[in-house]
Amino acid sequence: MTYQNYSLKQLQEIDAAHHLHPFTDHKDLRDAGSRMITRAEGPFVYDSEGKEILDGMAGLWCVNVGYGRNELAEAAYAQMKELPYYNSFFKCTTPTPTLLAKKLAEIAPANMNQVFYGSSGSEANDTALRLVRHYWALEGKPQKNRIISRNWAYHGSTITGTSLGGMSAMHGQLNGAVPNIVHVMPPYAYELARPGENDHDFGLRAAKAVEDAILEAGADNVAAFIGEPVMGAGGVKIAPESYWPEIQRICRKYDVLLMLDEVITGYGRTGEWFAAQTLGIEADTITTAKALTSGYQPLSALLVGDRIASTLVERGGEFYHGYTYSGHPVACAVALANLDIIEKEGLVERVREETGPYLANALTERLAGHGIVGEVRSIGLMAAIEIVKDKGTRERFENVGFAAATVRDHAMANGMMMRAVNDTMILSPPLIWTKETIDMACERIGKALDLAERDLRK
Ligand code: PXG
Repeated sequence: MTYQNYSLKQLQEIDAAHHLHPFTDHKDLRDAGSRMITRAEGPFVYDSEGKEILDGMAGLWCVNVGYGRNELAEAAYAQMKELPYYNSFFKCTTPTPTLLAKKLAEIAPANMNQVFYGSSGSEANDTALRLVRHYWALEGKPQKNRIISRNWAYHGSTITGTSLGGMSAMHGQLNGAVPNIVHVMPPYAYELARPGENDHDFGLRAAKAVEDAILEAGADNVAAFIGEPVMGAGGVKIAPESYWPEIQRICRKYDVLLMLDEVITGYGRTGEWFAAQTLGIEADTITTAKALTSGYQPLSALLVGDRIASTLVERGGEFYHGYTYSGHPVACAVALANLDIIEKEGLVERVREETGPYLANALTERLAGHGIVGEVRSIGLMAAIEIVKDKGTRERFENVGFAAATVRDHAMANGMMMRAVNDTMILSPPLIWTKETIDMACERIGKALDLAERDLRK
């Protein structure tokens, strides 16, 4: 690569002149210039100035096996030389998506034995929505097409993803959502529980919002409920234990399909291959992407439950849907090699038995008591830290998002990459983190909190 011939300033100028970034205020970016990340190794990324940064976000919730894995580069290289591309349309396919589908059926919950591929989580959710509506049409109930989702959900950034998602700013720019999708309250106890309401009761109330939406529409008009087992981009919102079993009960009672979006939680993050297994729930579709290849190649896999799959096969008729890159052989080869690493290194078990509990404990012992921390919570290697002005009353600092952005900026200056969602700091590191890496992260975050508190209380 020849980027070394350019100075950082030159690269920033070219970037500003030609590259529109995702989720970015382009005026702001032009004024500030972008940070160039140029290489990465293990749990660290390095910018063009050589600064080492501990990557608390695994890229963007995806690099579960960490950086610099030769096996993945070699799998891609070998596949590109043998067969760089062929499609899976017209009764053709190639060996790697076939073998990956078998592997996914092995690690997925028992009722999930079919896979539909795409290249991103957004595409997979588009497939999921179309498939679920197609299913009910095949069952002779085309009017059973309403989807219930939640405020704060993130399901991608295409028109379908945005419509399924519950991000109000994104909806504000949509100018026409996909019809027949409604949103109810999320199971976010920290902000939405009533004074004196315990977690258990709050979880049941949040689930009841789904039941109310079903009753309002009439169960015959409701196709499915969609939810992230743990809301990720919305701020690592972990539902109380009472929530998911109640959602499952409600879905079964009204014959409403359960669609889980595991684009973030899939492939080990919560200490099982899928969060459905961690939470003990049975879904009809599970959307996965990101860590399927640890981000080394774009690939998504919608896992499809036996109920939907058997109707598709038994009723027949073409499902008019698919992408050029559905089942891309190179991406699938990388996914197989990635799952192999996760298995051989026991990363899922490590999260469940060692690093997940260690992270939970470290957050509680070392950061929860901090003067601007209202709550810490985590599941597996996925965590949130609520930033508040007043721990007792949960009052936030002025200007939503400013406080957490202050923490984030100090963290970054201290070599710690983490994200801020409004006034919640979030962490979703590679699964290769050890206890020592967690210690390092807590120390850097602690320092960032100290510096931010000093700034914010000025
Ligand atoms: N579902 C979930 C649960 C996601 O987290 C998508 C679908 C869409 O995947 P694609 O591959 O189309 O981006 C996601 C993606 C953030 C952030 O800032 C999170 C995502 C994407 C971009 C930014 O936390 N999640």
